[in-house]
Amino acid sequence: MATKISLTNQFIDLEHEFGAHNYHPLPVVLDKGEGVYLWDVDGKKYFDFLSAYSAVNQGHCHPKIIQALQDQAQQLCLTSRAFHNSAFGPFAAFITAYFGFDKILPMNSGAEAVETAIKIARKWGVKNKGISQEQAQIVVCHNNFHGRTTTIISFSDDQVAKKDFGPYTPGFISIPHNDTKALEAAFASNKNIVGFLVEPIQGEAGIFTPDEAYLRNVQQLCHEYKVLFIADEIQTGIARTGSLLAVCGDCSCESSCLRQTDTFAAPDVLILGKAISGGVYPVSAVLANNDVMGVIQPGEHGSTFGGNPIAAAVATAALKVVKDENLAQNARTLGQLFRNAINEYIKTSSIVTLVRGKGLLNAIVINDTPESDTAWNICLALKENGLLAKPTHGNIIRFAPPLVMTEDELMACVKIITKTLRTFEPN
Ligand code: IF1
Repeated sequence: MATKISLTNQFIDLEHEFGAHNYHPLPVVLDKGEGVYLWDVDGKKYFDFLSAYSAVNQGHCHPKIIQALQDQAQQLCLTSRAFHNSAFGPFAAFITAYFGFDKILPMNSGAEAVETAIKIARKWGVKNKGISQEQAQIVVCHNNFHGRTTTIISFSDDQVAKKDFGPYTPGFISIPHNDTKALEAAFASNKNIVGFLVEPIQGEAGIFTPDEAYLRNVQQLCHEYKVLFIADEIQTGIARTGSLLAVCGDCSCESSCLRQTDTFAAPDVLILGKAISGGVYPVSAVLANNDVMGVIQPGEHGSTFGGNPIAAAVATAALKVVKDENLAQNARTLGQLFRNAINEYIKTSSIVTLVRGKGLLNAIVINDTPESDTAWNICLALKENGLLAKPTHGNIIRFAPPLVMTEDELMACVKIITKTLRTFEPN
């Protein structure tokens, strides 16, 4: 009898031999996706509980987004911005109205959009505060994650992401997240601060949600000290945390009420990526009003692919899905059910210490050291049981399913998760 050679191992071997070793993936090779489901090359079906790090909020291969991709791909793909194209203008009008800003600067990856925001803030400081370009400072938070370019890793505390990649870009001051006193102290002691760059909920750090008033206090302080409030909503935005943006606070409507509510902590610069395309295409964006975006003049910034017709068509369709399918409200409702269910489990658990998060961006903390392989082994067992999630920082497991999940599907997932965790409990 011929031995059945595992397709999984063949693909993993190819990747290992010919791909740079910059990742340590779970040993599963995915081949197909639809909605909240993924299938591996051997045909095994899984619930996706990562959503490509919150890029696939609208679910895998959403038919409306794929239709937009196909239609545009057959018509026009790329012109560069050397010429106008018939997709970018309508998209720019659509997305600025959607989020309540005057202007968009389109890019491709999240890190590029963060770089763009940094450049805008620095030049804004030169033009509006008379700060010399050698002196401009941007305040960031401890344990931030904003991407992997040389400038962005320069203000990271993550030694793995940073070590041996110097020399680093200067001009950043790091303070604790969720600490308005530290922010005010930084602003008061330094006249050269142009911006405060912050994740409204820290993702990579392990899903840390700040105090309720934090973001509004940040907005107030930035206003008082004439510093740009720059919100990186690449991971938290697009309904993930139960509102259209995490800076919306308690408002769970998907409509464009952004600038009219009391709970909204309006950023001066909003950075989006990941799910603005539903994970279908790399699209990122920086949004700001004219007084800020106006500092960028022709030739000063750009990208070959930024604002290309496919990106424009795909992102428009993906953002429409968020509203049409009430994804913010669904994330809010399901997130609460999820945390309730996990908290119920924790009552009798010694392997899980806590669950935290907002909307469908959640994490559980495993009762073991960050150096242990317990969380990794739990993720391997979850995979065997048909659910895909990934550990972060050794002993934390992030749970972020697509937002198109139904309540029944979520409850089926909770069953898989609790059943799996139970096998790791000491008897
Ligand atoms: C990887 C985490 C998520 C981000 C925020 C900018 C970017 C990201 C708040 C850059 C990207 C990703 C990148 C991914 C792992 C990942 C991640 F684990 F690091 F924290 F999402 F959970 N700002 N986050 O979260 O966007 O350039 O990647 O498009 O493999 O590095 P990008």
